[in-house]
Amino acid sequence: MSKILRVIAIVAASASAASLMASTNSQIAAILEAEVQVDFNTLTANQQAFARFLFTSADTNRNGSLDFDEYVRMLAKNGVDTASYPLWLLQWGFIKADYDKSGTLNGGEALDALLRYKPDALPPY
Ligand SMILES: [Ca+2]
Repeated sequence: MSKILRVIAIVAASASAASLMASTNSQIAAILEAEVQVDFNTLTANQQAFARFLFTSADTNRNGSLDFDEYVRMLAKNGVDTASYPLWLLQWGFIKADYDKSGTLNGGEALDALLRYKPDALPPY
């Protein structure tokens, strides 16, 4: 089974865990409905530096992409209370941000994933 199919299967299997989650319905709705796709070229130099640091510091095995575990640690390191979210909701963000469906996140996808959970994460200028 491909990574994507495996993640989707896990999402489906864990959907019933929704009743156990600590996060609020409005938080969840915001995450599910967010449409996030940042054009890197429109970012300021400072924001681009943030995006680069975000990715390089999250790519702990230095293979040029983020797997699911690296992604969750990236969210947590950047102020997302990942422990309050059910697993399926974290998987949702990963799948939504993986625009090229490679099963991993590149730099742009990592930034989009973080902004889904933390819309104010980018430096303002
Ligand atoms: Ca990696």
